[in-house]
Parts: sequence; structure tokens; C-alpha cells
Amino acid sequence: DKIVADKLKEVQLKQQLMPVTSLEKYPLFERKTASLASALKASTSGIIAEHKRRSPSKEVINQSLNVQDVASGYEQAGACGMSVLTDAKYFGGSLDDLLLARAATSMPLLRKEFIIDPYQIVEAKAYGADVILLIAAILTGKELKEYAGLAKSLGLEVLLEVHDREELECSLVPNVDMLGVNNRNLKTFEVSTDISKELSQHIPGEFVKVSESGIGGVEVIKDLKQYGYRGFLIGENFMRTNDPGFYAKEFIN
Ligand code: IGP
Repeated sequence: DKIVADKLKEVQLKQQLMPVTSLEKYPLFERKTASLASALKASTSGIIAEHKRRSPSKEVINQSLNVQDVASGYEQAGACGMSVLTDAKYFGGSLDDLLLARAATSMPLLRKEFIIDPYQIVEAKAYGADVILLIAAILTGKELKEYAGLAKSLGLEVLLEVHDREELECSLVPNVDMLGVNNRNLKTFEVSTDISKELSQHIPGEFVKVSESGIGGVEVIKDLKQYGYRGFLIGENFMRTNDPGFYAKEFIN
């Protein structure tokens, strides 16, 4: 769709000016990464807190906070990790947000991006990410396999996002660490945690299960835990407040 087409163009342009070999010289490229999967397994709350300024479904979420403060707030609240949107056009994010979050916290960081080219995976490492998101809906099985392998070779973990049973069945490739079920349908923007519940029984036990989007309260989390979920990706409900870390604390014991 439109987002993917824009992204392909963007990556093509960048590659001409900043080849992968240059990214590999960034100081952050050579570093030991942190494990989000281990943090989730060791945690009882499992919160992955997101930095999100806006989204296609909700125009403005929060434009006034700076990412370092948000990162410190989430860390102090006891989040297992942080997700940083790096897409500019649809989410108002940037790679600088990732870099500045990296400077502010030692929590595992997820680069939240529409990854459609290996270039973006190298870029994720160079800007401080520990984990990348791979979205089954926009990648072929062959691409998923290649990208997950590349991530692994760079020491990055992979969160694979699915939205239905077909996507789940077609995308169980090696080198995936966490399986995320997106409660938001990216085409209709409809949100329901029922999809997490439905799919849970079909997710093989070796994956850390993550439920993403539209999580509004601790009761929902309690319910999803019964279905084996260990990770909960929450953006809007924290970011629409003036102190996301403070609100995240209510979800963390
Ligand atoms: C967070 P929410 O409803 O709590 O703000 O959702 C996160 O799950 C959502 O931002 C997201 C997303 C994505 C964004 C999930 N998958 C893929 C962009 C691309």
C-alpha cells in the first residue's frame, strides 16, 4: 500500500547518499545489544512502552514531549523495553528519536518501522536499536527469512508481527524471537484484543508472545496473560498524557 511505496522510495534515496558501508562505521554499530525477549521472560508485567507522536488513525497524540524524557520516564516506571517509531510521514518519528532514546536509557529498544529493505536493519543497529519489527503483512516468506537472519547476525532480536492465522502460518521462519499479534487491523484501524486471544493457541511455545495495540488497562493485560502473553506493547494510552512514564507505572508492579 501507500506506506510501503513511500518507504521503498525513501530507502532508495538514502542508500545513494549513505551506503550501508558508512552505516557500519557508526560508533553504535559495534556494540553488544540487550535482549528484550529475556527481559519479558523475567518480568511479571511485560510492558513495552512506545514513543509515538501521531498515527494515521489518531492525528495528534503528543507533540510536546521530548523523547529523552519519555525514555527516562518509561525506564523509571520499570518497563521491560521501549518502542520508538522512526517513520516520519505517518507517525512523526525519526531515527534521531531512536538515537536520543538510546542516549537516555539502557532498556532494550525496538525500532518501530515498516522494514522493507535490509538497509533499514543495518540502520537500526547503527542508531541504537536492540530489536527490529518485521511485519508479516508486508513481506514475503523469503524476505522474512532473509531479514530475520540478517538481524540475528547483527545481534538484533526480531519481533514478528501478525494479524491473522494465515499470516501466522506463513511466517514462522527461523531467527524470530518474539511473536506479536497486532490487535489493530492496519487496513481498517479496527482494534480488538480478541484477535490476540484467538491466535494464541496457534503460536508455537518457543516464541515469546506479545500483544500489540489498543491495550487500555490492567484488566485487559490480566486477561491476556491467561492466554500466554508475556509482552504488552502500549503506545497511545501512555503518550496521550503529559507524563507517559507516570501512567506506565500503573501497569507495572
Ligand atoms: C502501539 P497503541 O494502540 O497502544 O498506540 O499501539 C503499537 O502496537 C502500534 O503503534 C503498532 C504499530 C505497528 C505502529 C503496532 N504495530 C506497526 C506502526 C507499525
